[in-house]
Amino acid sequence: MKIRRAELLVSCPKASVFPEGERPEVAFLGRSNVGKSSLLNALVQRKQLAHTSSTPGKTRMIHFFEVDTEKDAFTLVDLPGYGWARVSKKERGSWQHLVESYLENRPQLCAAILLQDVRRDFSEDETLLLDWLAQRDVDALVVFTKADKLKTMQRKKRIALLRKQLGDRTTPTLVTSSQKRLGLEEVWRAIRERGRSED
Ligand SMILES: Nc1nc2c(ncn2[C@@H]2O[C@H](COP(=O)(O)OP(=O)(O)OP(=O)(O)O)[C@@H](O)[C@H]2O)c(=O)[nH]1
Ligand SMILES: [Mg+2]
Repeated sequence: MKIRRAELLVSCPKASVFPEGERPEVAFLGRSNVGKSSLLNALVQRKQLAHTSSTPGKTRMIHFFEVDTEKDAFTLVDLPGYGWARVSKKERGSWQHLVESYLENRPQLCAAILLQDVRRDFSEDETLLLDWLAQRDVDALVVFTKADKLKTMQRKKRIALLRKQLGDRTTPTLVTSSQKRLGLEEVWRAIRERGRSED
């Protein structure tokens, strides 16, 4: 995918300042440290457009990135990660409030990409989130991250197990490594399929 332009539009700590605009949006969701910001950077071929960190929970705001490809224009949205250790109930509540107020009131939203570390089992955090999205008719996709951390056979086994854990959910899954740049074209294809304006 050729990227013509990728820019941070705005970072929002609360719903009242979400940007207006009509570009189709795709949101990146998932546990803290799963690799949301890294995947976003890999997709737009910029090293640190979205800030990545080995300290979980760095992304506490919603970051909106405008991305123009050769054929389309999207807004990619980096949502704060959940599940970091040592946070208060109040902080957890404020994450939930911010993320839900985005996901519930965003007509531009065409898809939510839920990231899952290929080495970890799904927890209730992910399955409840997938069900919550399905109830609200948000088109969801699961992207497994950090595939480079496993050898081929092990990776295949993990993917089969994770798909089993999804039960009868029909959510499509893709496998990626931002570090080794694996699976990125497939993610772009999924974004384009969902974000294309009717033409
Ligand atoms: N080996 C490997 N490491 C990765 C990959 N993607 C991300 N990482 C590493 O995982 C750590 C977390 O990545 P981030 O992209 O900051 O994760 P995040 O989901 O944005 O985290 P929060 O902003 O805290 O929610 C960093 O140290 C990354 O370098 C990958 O594909 N392979
Ligand atoms: Mg991040």
